[in-house]
Amino acid sequence: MHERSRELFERSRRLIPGGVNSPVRAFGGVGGTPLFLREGRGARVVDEDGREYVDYVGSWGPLILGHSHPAVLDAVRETAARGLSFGAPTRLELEMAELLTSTLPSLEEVRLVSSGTEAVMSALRLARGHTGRAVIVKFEGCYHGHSDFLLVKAGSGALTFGNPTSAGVPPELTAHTLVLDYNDPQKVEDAFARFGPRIAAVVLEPVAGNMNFVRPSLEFLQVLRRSCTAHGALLVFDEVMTGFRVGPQGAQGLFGIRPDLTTLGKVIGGGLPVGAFGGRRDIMERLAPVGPVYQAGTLSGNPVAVSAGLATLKEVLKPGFFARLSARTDALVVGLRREAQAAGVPFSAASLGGMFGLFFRDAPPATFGEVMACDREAFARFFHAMLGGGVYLAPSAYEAGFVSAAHGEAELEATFATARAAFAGLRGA
Ligand code: HOZ
Repeated sequence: MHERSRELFERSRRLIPGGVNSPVRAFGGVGGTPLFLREGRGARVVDEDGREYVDYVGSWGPLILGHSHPAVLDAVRETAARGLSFGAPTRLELEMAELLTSTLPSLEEVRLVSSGTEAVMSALRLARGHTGRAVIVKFEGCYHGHSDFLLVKAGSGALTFGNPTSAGVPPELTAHTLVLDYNDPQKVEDAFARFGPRIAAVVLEPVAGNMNFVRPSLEFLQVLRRSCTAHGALLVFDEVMTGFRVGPQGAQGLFGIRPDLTTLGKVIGGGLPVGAFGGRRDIMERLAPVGPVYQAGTLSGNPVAVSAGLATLKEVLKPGFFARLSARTDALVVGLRREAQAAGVPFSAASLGGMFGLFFRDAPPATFGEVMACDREAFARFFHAMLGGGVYLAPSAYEAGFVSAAHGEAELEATFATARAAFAGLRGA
C-alpha cells in the first residue's frame, strides 16, 4: 500500500540515521514504515504513493491554518523576493515583537530565535544569569527540546536530581535539574522547602503536549506561581506548543497565570523555523548586548520565516478564530468518544483550543503515571487502522494532536467513518 514510501525509507536509512531527521517521525512507537509526504493542502496531506490523508499532525503544531494557506505563501514569496537573510535587523522582526508583546501581557520584551529548543535553552540560561542560581525544576513527561540539561528523568528518590535520558549527556550536566511529578502541588512545595534558595526557575508546559495531552489543575499552576514568587525563582511557561494554539494568549491567558518568562515556537513561524522567548523587562535586559547573558544566532529572526509567522498570526488573531477552532476540535473529540462507546472500546479524549489527546483508558490522564498506563498496543492498532482509512494521526501514543482552521465538516465526517471501523476492529482484537 505504501510501496514508494517504503522504498524511499530503505534508501534514507542508508544515509540518514534511522531514515529520519527527527526520531518521532520513524513510527517507532507504532511500528511500520513512515509515510513520505510530498504535498499538503488545507487539512490534507498527500504521500509519495499519491494517497491522501486527513492530517491531524500539522507538522507537529505549527500549521494552525492548514497546509499551504494562501496568505502565508504570498507573504513568503513576497519577502523571499527581496532577499533571504541579512544578519542585520529588519522591520519584520520589530513587527513580530510588537505583535507578540501587545498580545501577551507577560511579554514586555522578546527575542527571536530559530527553534523551540533554542528558545527554552536560552530562557533558562537567562533565568540562571538573572537569579545567580543553578537549579532548574522541570516535570516528568514535559519535553522542552533536546538541550543537554533538559534530557533528564527523575532520580530514584522523591526529591533527587535527575539522570540523563540520552547517551552523550554527562551526569554533571543534569545535576542541577530537579524532576517532579506534573500536577502534584505538594511535591512543588516540598522542593521549594528543601532547595528554595538554589532554584533559578521552574519550567513547564502549561498544558502538556509531549506526554499525549494533559491539562494542568489550576491549583498546580497557582502553587507554582506562589512558590516561585515567594522564593525569588522565575516561572517559565514553555508555550512552544500551546502559544497561539489553545487560545490567543496561550495557556497563560486561559488560566490567568502570569509567568516571568515565556517560550514560543511552532505557530509563530507558520511552518518555518521561528522560536522566541520573552517576559519581564528587568530580566530580558540581562541579555547581551545590554547585559551579561550571552545568546545569539545567525538566522535568528530570519525575514522569510518571520513573514510566514506574521501572516499566520494575523489570521489567528481575527475575531472568532479560536471560538471556531475550539468548536471544531471539540466536535472531533466528542465524535470519536461516541464511536468508541458504540464499539464498546475503553477510550477517552479531551481538547483545548486546537489541540487534543486520545487515550485508550476510561478517563483523560492527569499525571505522567496515568499517561503511561494507557493501552499503547490498542493505540498502535487504532493508528494503523486510521492510516489505512486515510487519517494521519501522530505516530505515537504520547503525542498531542492538532486541528487546523482548514478542518471542516467533510474532514470530521471522514474521520468518524474511519474511526467507526477502527474501533470495531479493536473490539474484535
Ligand atoms: N514536540 C514534538 C515531539 N514531541 C516535536 C517533533 C519532533 O521532535 O520532531
